[in-house]
Amino acid sequence: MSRVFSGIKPTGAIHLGNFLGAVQNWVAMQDDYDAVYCVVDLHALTVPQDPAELRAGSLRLAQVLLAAGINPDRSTLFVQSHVHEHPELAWMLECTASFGELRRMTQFKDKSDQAGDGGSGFISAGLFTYPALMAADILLYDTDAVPVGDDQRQHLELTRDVAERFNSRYGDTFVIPDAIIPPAGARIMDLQHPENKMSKSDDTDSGTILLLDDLKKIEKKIKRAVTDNDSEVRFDIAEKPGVSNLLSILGAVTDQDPTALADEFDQYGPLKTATAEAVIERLRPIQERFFELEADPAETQRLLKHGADRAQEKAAEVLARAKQHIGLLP
Ligand code: ATP
Ligand code: LTN
Repeated sequence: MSRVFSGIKPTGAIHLGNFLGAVQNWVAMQDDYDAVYCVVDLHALTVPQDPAELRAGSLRLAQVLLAAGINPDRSTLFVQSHVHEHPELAWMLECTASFGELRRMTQFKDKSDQAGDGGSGFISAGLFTYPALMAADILLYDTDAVPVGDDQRQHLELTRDVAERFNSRYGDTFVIPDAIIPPAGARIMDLQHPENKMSKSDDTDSGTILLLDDLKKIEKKIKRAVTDNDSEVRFDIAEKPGVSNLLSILGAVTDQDPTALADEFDQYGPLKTATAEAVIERLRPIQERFFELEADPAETQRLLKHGADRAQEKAAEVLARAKQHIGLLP
């Protein structure tokens, strides 16, 4: 069985975009792959975090993933900082990646620009070396494929380049992973500003559906989503971003093609009602399961410990191979 690996940061509240763009696919992939999923808490440290919030956020995100259908008997679910092989391999990869390569990463450029103008002005060294840790996450599991959003394409390319360089310098060590990028249109947009992606870090609360939002609130947010002044229901992202976003959401939730769905509606009202109902029915059982898990944090911690033990077995083997090949004394 091929192996997939993916990671998600425990910062901010998880929203419908994360769920439909990533988590839902992770759940589906469990059937066809040996899947390894990671709450990447070390990656969250590239910007200062409130310690209590970070700890609570990591547990909560793990519970959301479990509630969404990640099956800990079938897949490996763990927290990055529980497996010390990640930062250990990251150092070797920092020494394999070049300064120039890391400097070219657009995520680093964007985030360091944001910190510069109007932000705190503080840019951590970790923000710069972030992709080496991400490469370590992936390479430690002999990963074949990495499902990620389009924004992570460049980090995946770097992972492949660094793995190939390591292999050619020190001998065959790492499996070279492929990215699995969802098709365009798999991007869920903000309900109030459909030209922007739905985002944790966004200021418009009314444009973002949080997975744990009260169901009534979700209905209100969808009913108030911006559309446009004519009334034709058509899937056309450029001309009709708001309407197309509702069709994308309904399509992703019900596993139907948004263009075909458009034919079923001739007014915006019924489209909004159908979308709200479908989202609520999809999220209701996930929320119920989440609240059960939330009531028993010790059980989640036990599952995460089990996941970390399983992950570490594999990670230790690959790390030992890398240490041997690079010349560290056993
Ligand atoms: P944000 O920009 O909201 O902070 P993020 O991309 O930083 O979100 P991550 O934890 O880094 O959040 O990403 C988790 C996964 O969710 C990634 O695979 C990302 O591509 C996906 N994702 C995030 N936002 C959306 C969206 N609006 N539509 C589809 N997928 C999304
Ligand atoms: N950088 C990713 C999160 C991430 C990841 C990974 C994704 C960290 N390590 C390994 C896939 C594989 C992000 O910002 N979405």
